[in-house]
This record gives sequence, structure tokens and C-alpha cells, in this order.
Amino acid sequence: MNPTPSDPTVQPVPAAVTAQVDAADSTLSNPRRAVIALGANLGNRLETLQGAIDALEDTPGVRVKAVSPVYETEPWGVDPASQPSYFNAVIVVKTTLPPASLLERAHAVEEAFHRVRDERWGARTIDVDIISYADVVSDDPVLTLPHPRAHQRAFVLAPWHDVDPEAQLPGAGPVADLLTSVGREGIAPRGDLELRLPE
Ligand code: A4P
Ligand code: MG
Repeated sequence: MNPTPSDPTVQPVPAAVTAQVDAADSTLSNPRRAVIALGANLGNRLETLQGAIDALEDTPGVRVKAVSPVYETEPWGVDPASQPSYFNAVIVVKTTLPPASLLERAHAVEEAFHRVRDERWGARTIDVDIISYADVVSDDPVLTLPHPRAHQRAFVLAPWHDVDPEAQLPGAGPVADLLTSVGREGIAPRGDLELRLPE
């Protein structure tokens, strides 16, 4: 089934993979904590963010543990007038998936929501970035950990700080301190909107 904008569904994980990961689930007693940033500035931004959260929760080996408030944010890295504003949020997950598999799933979620990649930092229905995965540090361009621009971005640091005031960005220090130095310019909490933690 091809997902449509009004019915965004992520293709199910193939049964063989599910069985494999479920087996890993029951044997791995040490799930890792990962922090994922979500951003949307096209289409129904709130619905898409919620759909992405639900799709990640539906992934074998991934459990969503915390969902941040929603922030409306000015496009970063481009002329702010050139794109619609973003909705951004951060989630914390526990996962038995290795980092590369979590990234694959993130890309599958982006595809399900019709993310089109035509230009860097172009407007998008959804961006799913892995901000950190346990204490892993990697400069692999396919999956750089922690995310190389997270420490500069109020739209990542503020919602992350909301769900985990003690959070540390591996190699960069406390999120609270990073947020203080970056400031909150260009981001506004949308207290009138809410994302649900999947049941
Ligand atoms: N990649 C490497 N490390 C990671 C990681 N930790 N998480 C690779 C996710 N992907 C990672 O990403 C390009 C490549 O980065 C991928 O193939 C992946 O293997 P992309 O999502 O295809 O393209 P992109 O998002 O346009 O580029 P990039 O450089 O990842 O951009 P960012 O840094 O994600 O920034 N302004 C506001 N207000 N809110 C936003 O959410 N987002 C962006 C995108 C720009 N401005 C924004 C926002
Ligand atoms: Mg990205």
C-alpha cells in the first residue's frame, strides 16, 4: 500500500526482520537511550510529527519514553522568509536497535511522510535526526554522533532540556549550558499544541 498525505503509514518491517529484532529484544537486557529530533515545515506539521512518533513506537526494538512540547521555530540555516516556520520536538527512546538500524528506520519514516530531498536544508514534511545514541561518538558522514549541529540549535536544545533537564550532549556538555549560550531567539513554545506519548 502506498501511503498518501491523508493516510500516512510507514511500510511494515518485513516479518523476517521483525522476528530477528524481537528475538534480540528478549535477549538484549540492555536497551540504549537515544534522542531524536523531529522537524516539519510543510503540510500538517503537528499531525506529521505525531505520525512520526507513532511510527517510531511501532518499530520492533524501539520504545518512545518521552515526548517534548512543540516549538514553532524560524527556519535555521536559510533566509527565514524563504520557508514556512517549523514545528520542532524531541523524543527520547529506548532501543535495542544498533545506531545504523535506527537511522534506517528514521529514513523509512521520512519516506512514509513524503519527504523530498532536493536541496540541503530545503523545506520538508519531516526530518528525523538522531541527536545522540548512548555515549556513541562517530564522525561517519552517514551517521554522525552526536548530531554535528545539535549543540548550535535552540530548536533541538530547548525541547530536549524540557524532557530531560539533566541531559548531556556527549563531548559537548550539559544541554542546559549549551541552551544558555545559544539562547532562545527564533523559537516559541506552542503551549496550545500537544504531542502524545504513544500508549
Ligand atoms: N546523517 C549523518 N548524521 C546523521 C544523524 N545524526 N541523524 C546523514 C540523521 N542523519 C544523519 O540528511 C543528510 C544526511 O545526513 C543523511 O543521508 C544521513 O545519512 P538529510 O536529512 O537527507 O538532509 P538535511 O536534513 O537537509 O541535511 P542535514 O545536513 O542533515 O540538515 P539538518 O542538520 O538536519 O538540518 N530549521 C528549523 N527551525 N528547524 C529544523 O528542524 N532543520 C534543518 C535541517 C535546517 N533548518 C531547520 C531545521
Ligand atoms: Mg536531517
